[in-house]
Amino acid sequence: MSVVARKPGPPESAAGNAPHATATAARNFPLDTATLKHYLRQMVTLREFEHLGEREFKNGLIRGYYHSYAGQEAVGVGLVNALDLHRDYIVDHYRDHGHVLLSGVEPKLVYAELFGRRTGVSKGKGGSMHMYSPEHHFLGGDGIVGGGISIATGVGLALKQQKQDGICVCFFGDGALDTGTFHESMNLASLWQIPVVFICVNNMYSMGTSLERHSSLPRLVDRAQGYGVPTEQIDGQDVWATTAAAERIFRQVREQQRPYFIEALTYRYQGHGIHDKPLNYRSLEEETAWHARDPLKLLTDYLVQEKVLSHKQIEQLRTEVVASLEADVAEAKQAPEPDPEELLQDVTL
Ligand SMILES: Cc1ncc(C[n+]2csc(CCOP(=O)(O)OP(=O)(O)O)c2C)c(N)n1
Ligand SMILES: [Mg+2]
Repeated sequence: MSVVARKPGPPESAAGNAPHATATAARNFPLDTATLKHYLRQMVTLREFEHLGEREFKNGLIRGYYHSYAGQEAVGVGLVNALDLHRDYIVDHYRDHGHVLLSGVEPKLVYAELFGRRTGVSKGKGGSMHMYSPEHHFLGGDGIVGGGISIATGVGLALKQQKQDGICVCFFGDGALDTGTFHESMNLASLWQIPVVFICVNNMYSMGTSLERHSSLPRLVDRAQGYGVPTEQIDGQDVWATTAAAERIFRQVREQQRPYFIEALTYRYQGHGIHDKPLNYRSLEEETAWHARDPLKLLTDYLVQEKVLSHKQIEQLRTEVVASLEADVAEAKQAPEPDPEELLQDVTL
């Protein structure tokens, strides 16, 4: 198996919200071609999953909210693949489709959940924001901004008290730094040396409010530094950078049994939710600059340049992935809705 080392170079600057120049670049981090092809398939799956999901929302099959993960794939792929989900746990926020798929839940079960079907990963009662699969150590999306952060801190504390060697990671957005629970959790995690990794997916917006309009400091790592927790800002568009950081940081958290805070710089390509029109509050120039550093484009450009795959082979892969996801959508559509008697099962009142 050949090993290809990539020299990503300094991230290009994007107009508007793009503090990329300060991101950590994973220079020369080696990823073998089999791993890169696997990552490509995962990233294409995540992107196309959302395309079909949005189509079905517009067709009226999905009700409630729909928060697309498109644009943020390198964050999930780098960080979730570096976990050992036999012993580690994930707690998520509501933008959870990508993370639940990466934790190993089959797309048809995630579609079934979106369609409110009994076969869904949360038995059709959670919907888009509340994917949940304890078998995959995926302890839920959460509609409450910041809601998962204290849960993840508690999971990390339990792992430590039970002398297990797992760690807990928690994904949340930049908006969650504005909640009290983030600060309470960081304080206790540091004080009690809890093996929890706080992963702030900084996509530059909290709903329609840009980072500079909701954060007192532009670098969220700076806002997280008052608690004695080590912090790192990483380039969330670059799967080499996210993988390198994840492998090093997770090892350290496991060995040292203490928390860590990661700020992954990325961008959501869609609006906050499906009905949101992002050009009402951000510029086309900014969007274009971030598309130039699309995580999928960075990976495919590299694979083509290094002659690992041709454009044609990549298109073929995309066609295969879409066909497989279409079959998942069709199967999920056929699944029954939960019986009314199931309404109060598996829920806490
Ligand atoms: C406690 C709480 N306050 C407000 C809201 C309304 N709300 C839903 S999403 C959101 C923005 C959060 O943005 P961010 O954390 O950056 O996540 P992103 O959507 O960018 O992934 C807000 C304020 C909520 N769900 N929960
Ligand atoms: Mg955000």
